[in-house]
Amino acid sequence: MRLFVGIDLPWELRHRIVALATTGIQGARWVPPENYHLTLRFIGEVPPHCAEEIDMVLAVLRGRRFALTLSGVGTFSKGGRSNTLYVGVERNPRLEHVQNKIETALQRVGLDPERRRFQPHVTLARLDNAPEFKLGAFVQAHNLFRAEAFVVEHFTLFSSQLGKEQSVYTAEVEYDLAA
Ligand code: 3AM
Repeated sequence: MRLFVGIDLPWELRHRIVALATTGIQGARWVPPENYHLTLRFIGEVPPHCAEEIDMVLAVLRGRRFALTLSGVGTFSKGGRSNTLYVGVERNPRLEHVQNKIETALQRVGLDPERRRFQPHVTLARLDNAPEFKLGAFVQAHNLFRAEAFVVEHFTLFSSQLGKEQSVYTAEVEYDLAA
């Protein structure tokens, strides 16, 4: 099973986000709204017994509900090439706290520590050689995007099946956050 931990987004918010995905940027593969999510921790391929242990530690994790606001857009790049277009997240210590607890819990069951800094985002499109000037114009045009805050009531263990065009994500287990 290929797994990751993330935050599911309410449908009203998905509608707000998909409205951004309209302009023609060559080389952009737009993520369909059913796949929008905020990744808290990518896990990767694990055997079933390991998935069970992961579920057990996540189920006992204590966290509190918190409000989250999506805001701004940007790109990630690798080797000088933009590879991801995303919607950003307003700075949020409560989100970081929950993410940190998940990271600690997963290390406890033997997963290697995540070395990359947590940069909360919702991926809008994956980019293959998209023209940088188009991306720059997109970011400029949408940088003031700011969605209504929503309350994160649970986090989710997703499985991911890699597809040719898009992956299929399935919410396997939801873990409630306390009110
Ligand atoms: O939340 P986003 O869409 O940015 O790119 C994958 C996706 O990120 C990422 O995990 C999320 C859910 O699939 N991902 C895929 N392979 C990865 C890897 N080897 C990875 N993240 C880190 N390392």
